[in-house]
Amino acid sequence: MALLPIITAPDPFLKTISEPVAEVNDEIRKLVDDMFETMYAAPGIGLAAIQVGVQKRVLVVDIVGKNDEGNKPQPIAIINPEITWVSDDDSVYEEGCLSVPAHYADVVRPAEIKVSYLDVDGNKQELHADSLLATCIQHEIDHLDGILFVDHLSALKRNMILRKLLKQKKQAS
Ligand code: GNR
Ligand code: NI
Repeated sequence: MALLPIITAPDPFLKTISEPVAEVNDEIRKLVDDMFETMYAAPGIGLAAIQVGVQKRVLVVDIVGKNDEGNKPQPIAIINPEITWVSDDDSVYEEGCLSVPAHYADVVRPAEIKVSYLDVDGNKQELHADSLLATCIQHEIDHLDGILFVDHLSALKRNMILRKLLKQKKQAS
């Protein structure tokens, strides 16, 4: 396993659209393992491949987490996801993103979703998700389409956050 560096905004790569996985093979399973390790270390509750520089429709989520005492981790690897249903009801969560470090904002999304996808064995699965899991999966699928949570905010809020991140990058380099 390996820890992978996480790309942060603003970076044009994060705005690109990821490619479907043609075959779930050992290369993909290694990517998934490395993404789980990177997500737990961050720590985060989700990670999309594009955030670690891989333009493939692969994401991992675990809203329980490895270090939550007494709770079993619930790792889910999702390949080539398709949202097949969304609820009429919305919910609001304060979202953060490993690619938008230290910024948080409320985002409105459908409260429940059904998503079909391939698991790490290449088998088709369907998942009905609600609450934080539904929000997290939608946040990750957005990444596969080049969308960040700040794209759901007003242009004013988005540009304020992106300008701050750019300034930090320039000061660090
Ligand atoms: O760790 C994360 N927390 C989070 C909180 C609310 C909604 C979405 C997320 S996902 C984020 C990790 C990340 O950036 N995944 O792409
Ligand atoms: Ni994110």
